[in-house]
Amino acid sequence: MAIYVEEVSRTFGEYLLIPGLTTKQCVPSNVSLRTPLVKHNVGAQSAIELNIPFVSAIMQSVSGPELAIELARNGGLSFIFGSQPIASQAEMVRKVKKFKAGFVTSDSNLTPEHTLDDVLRLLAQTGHSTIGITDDGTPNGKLLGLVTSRDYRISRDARDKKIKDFMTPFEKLIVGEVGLTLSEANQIIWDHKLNTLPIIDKEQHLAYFVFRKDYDSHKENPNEVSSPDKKLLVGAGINTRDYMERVPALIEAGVDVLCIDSSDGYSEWQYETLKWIKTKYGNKVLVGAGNVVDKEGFRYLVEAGADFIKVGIGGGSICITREQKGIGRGQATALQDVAKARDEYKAQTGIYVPICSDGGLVQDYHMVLALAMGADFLMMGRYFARFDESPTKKLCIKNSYVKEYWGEGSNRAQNWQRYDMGGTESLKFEEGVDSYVPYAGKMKDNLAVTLGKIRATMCSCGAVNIPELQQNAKITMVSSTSITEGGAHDVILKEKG
Ligand code: RVP
Repeated sequence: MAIYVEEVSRTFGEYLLIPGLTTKQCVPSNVSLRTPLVKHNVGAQSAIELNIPFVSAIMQSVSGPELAIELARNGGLSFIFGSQPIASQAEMVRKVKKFKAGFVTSDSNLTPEHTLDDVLRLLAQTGHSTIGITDDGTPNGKLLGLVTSRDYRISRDARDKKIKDFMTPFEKLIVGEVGLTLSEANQIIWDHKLNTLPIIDKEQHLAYFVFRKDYDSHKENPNEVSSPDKKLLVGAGINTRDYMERVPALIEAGVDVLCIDSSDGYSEWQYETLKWIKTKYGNKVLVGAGNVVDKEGFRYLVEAGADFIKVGIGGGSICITREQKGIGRGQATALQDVAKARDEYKAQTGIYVPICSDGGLVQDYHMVLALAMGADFLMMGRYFARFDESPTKKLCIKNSYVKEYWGEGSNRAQNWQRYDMGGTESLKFEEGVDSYVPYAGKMKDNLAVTLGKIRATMCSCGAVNIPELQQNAKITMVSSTSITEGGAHDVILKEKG
């Protein structure tokens, strides 16, 4: 006879936190959101810790290099999506690892043989008025000069005038050499009253620009997470098919942590993948696994060597797995069950395996509930897809700005490996949708609000860090009537001006 799990599958919206005593020390500025990412002995430090408990979903419409850079600069981590060729995923990882605050790879480049007309066309395309003039017109070619709006007069100069006849030539430029720190570069900018400082290598190849206007924005990231070599942290998604080629390429690109990406991770495919990675690299390569929704799934993947476990099936905003396959579990119930398994494993072995709650976090308070229920960090797709930094198009639809957001199980993503049950190389049916999400602006501004709310809720619960929240949170289930009571009710809302 089938096993019936007596407990109802529940999700975050069915719970609330009951406030605990808020002491005078328990103020938002004292709250630490630092959290471990990978397994470690109890009492020891995790090899990777995040300063905010957020990671971005392993999705084409979410985790590209731009979002990864911004999230790491704000204390979290992205997993660059794996549903792309190995070389392009490795290139994205490299891009994040190469990032140096304030050192920008030039995106506007021409050769001396180009014309003023080409300059104007490029300006219209990029909106950037500083153009690097290199021997081959590439961002890292030999630097021969610079063109800015001060080098030409649109009203007087002929459009076919060659760049070599009006650029500021290399001999007249003040440049810095690779290896300069940002503050040294800024000092040169300041001393010579420059707007742009090109940074070159020993062969005079252009490496970066440092811009005067960026100066202030680079002092604002106290939460930044980086590896010991001061490079930003970045993760990457892998699958259970091409891992023997993908993993070495990602390691070569400098990836800090991997995650096997699957909608249902309780499989021998994941077991084999983990065993292969751990046998070949030991603990030098860190790899999470999932997704699972119960104790058995947790235990199975941990015993195969997983460094963290991702929890959640079917709760994602774009996910229709539950409708299509009838598998899944309410996210809150799944998380509670896996958190119990994690605690049992810790008691038995002295090893702490962090767990990640993945998908279905809609309200900011759901994030606190997930942490209180035992999640060490949270994976989100919809939340990050709304920001400027996500890789998708911003569109105006019915007078509102939106961004595109599609599931990895949708036809658009063609990520059959994520849904692979050992069949042929194609999607048999869709498990995700193609959608829009309301555009929300810059990640940094949104994080400030969300994290502010999380800290405030934690203070209400009398907790100044995540372990305290997990130990002391008092959680109650709510009836559907009290959920209605939780929003504005029985009033006529004024239109927002
Ligand atoms: P959400 O944050 O609710 O948008 O959920 C994101 C999560 O949804 C991902 O991290 C992943 O686990 C899951 N996902 C991604 N694509 C699909 C799908 O097409 N079904 N689901």
